[in-house]
Amino acid sequence: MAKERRHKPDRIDTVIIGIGATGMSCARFLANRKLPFAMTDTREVPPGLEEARRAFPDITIRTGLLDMELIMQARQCLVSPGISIHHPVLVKAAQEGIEIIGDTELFARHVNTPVIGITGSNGKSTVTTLVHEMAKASGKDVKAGGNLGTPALDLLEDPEPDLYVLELSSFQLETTHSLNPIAATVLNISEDHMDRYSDVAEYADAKERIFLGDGVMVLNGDDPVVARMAKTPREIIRFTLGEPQEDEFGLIEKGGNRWLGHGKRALLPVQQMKIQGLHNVANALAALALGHVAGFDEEMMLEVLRTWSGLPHRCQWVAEAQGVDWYNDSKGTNEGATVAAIKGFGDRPIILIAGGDAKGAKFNELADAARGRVKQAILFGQDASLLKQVLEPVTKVQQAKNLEQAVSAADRIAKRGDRVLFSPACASLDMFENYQARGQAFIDAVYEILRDEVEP
Ligand code: UMA
Ligand code: ADP
Repeated sequence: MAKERRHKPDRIDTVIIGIGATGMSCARFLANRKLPFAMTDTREVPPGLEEARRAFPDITIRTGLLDMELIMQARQCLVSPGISIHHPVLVKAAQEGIEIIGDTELFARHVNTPVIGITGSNGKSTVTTLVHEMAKASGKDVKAGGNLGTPALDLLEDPEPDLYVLELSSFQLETTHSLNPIAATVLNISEDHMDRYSDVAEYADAKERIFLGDGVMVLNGDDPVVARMAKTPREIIRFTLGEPQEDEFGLIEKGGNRWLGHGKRALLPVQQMKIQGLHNVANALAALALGHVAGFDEEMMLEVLRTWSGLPHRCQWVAEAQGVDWYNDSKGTNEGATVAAIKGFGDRPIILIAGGDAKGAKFNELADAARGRVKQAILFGQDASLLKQVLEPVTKVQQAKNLEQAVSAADRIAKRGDRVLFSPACASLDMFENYQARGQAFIDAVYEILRDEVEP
């Protein structure tokens, strides 16, 4: 039970927990409003430390621990998504009546313009960017960010744009209480971040918080966990890879082709979409549903689907040499993403390169997806042995010391007609700064090994 707490107004007011991208956005927001704050981070040298010291020379900064003494002086803690609210110091702070919120909550308290909210285990960045592109093509003044990269508070501007599109992670949603998006979606739920949650149900509960408020719920009708999130009497629009009911978005057969459809109306042949794979069809349908609620121009949305080639590091084609295609899916940071990438690749045999930090995953579904599709798996990184146990019963497996060795091994094994898919099913942080650095390392290794055969 949280205590009633009287805060002395001349004290710190806010302690920012975490001095990364989010922490720095919070600091800028508070400093611009002349509100007193301090900062703390468990890391000795967090990435924003130097800039924080330079930009805010008068504030207290403590690193190497979450400073309890500092926090106990505060009215509220602004917690970065990388730190769990179950950290003992934050639990104690909450018990002492200190308000624990995140940057998205602060954003929600200050925003006066419609927001579209997007979460899910996979496809968030793709759908957020699609909706952003569709909004721009429809003539809207729109800003997109959140988990996508630019922290929400850095998007706030005066005068405000017509619309914000926010990608939100479960970590960001945990500390959010008053967001009220005009339309929001949970794209799908599959196991992820089991090092932060006790089970998938707790993780799904955090994701469901995107439906706070009274906006339109855009639900994946094919995902049983998401389908159960429907709340009455809220307006609900479903998307499905099956045939759509009235006012649903789904797939329609017409003239021997599959079309994206809205109710009975066929909108666009799937083959005209530039981004490939069944998971991207689902992403396109979700984006169309969100854009429909926001009143975007339908023809403009379809034009975006015809022309937008997708984000890097997501099933990104890298090179072709000797009839072998190489793909970088470094953003495949959990099992669901890698399963989608494997299944989305059709019938050509796959050589899978995977591994990294499994984040507590058990990989129950990976073996099923790999069976008959993955002709060999090459595993590296912290949790290579765990993946080996799972994949050994269904395919040939070998381990590599690092990504470069894995690429060399794939090059030796690959035969004309194969696809080499780098989709790690794991986070990158055991060996790389982030998924982008890991993806670039893969691309560099591929070009290095194929340097006489392909033009970069
Ligand atoms: N950390 C500590 N101690 C601290 C604070 C953080 O060890 O006191 C660690 C965290 O465990 C984490 C790292 O530092 O490994 C970064 O954490 P952070 O909260 O400082 O992160 P930011 O730099 O603010 O970036 C965050 C999101 N990162 C996370 O949620 C881990 C970014 O999403 C997001 O783009 C950014 O805010 C702006 O909103 C990245 C991400 O990996 C892409 N997200 C996860 C995902 O997509 O799976 C959720
Ligand atoms: P997120 O932002 O949720 O991580 P991204 O759009 O960045 O999602 O895609 C990450 C990876 O997840 C992609 O490389 C792809 O393999 C996979 N993916 C994308 N969309 C979906 C989807 N709807 N269902 C399952 N996997 C997906």
